[in-house]
Amino acid sequence: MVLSVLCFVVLRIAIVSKIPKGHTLIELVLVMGIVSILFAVVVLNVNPLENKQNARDQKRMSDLQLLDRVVNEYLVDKKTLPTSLSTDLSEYTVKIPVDPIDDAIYYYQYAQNVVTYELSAVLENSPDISKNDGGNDDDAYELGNDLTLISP
Ligand SMILES: [Ca+2]
Ligand SMILES: [Ca+2]
Repeated sequence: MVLSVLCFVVLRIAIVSKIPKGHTLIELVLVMGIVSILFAVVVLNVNPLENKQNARDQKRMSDLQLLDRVVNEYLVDKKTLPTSLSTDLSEYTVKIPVDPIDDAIYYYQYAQNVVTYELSAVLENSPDISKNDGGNDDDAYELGNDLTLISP
């Protein structure tokens, strides 16, 4: 009887002592999973401001490439360049894009001189692209067939 009680007590202690270990292991796995998820979230959002600036810069470059295509198609069809971006260009694009910020610093510029033109946009976080586009403004992304029409 004593032996069975002793076995019961030992078994009970073993079960009780294993349950916390099991919980600890599960908790450890859960904590590691949560920490991994948090780490991934932190890594993805290391610098959300920089990510947003890069996204806006990508949109600016793609918008200017669209405008470049529109201006060239207009030139081919009409044998002249549009006088401004407010010219009716609905034949060539649904909507003329505007800068994602569109304020006194960040806006799209267009200049033309009969058959030469330049499109320009100030980028927020892509200095290498602005410097190496062949234009005369290291602080702006320039596109066109005469990149001296718009000067810094
Ligand atoms: Ca430039
Ligand atoms: Ca220029």
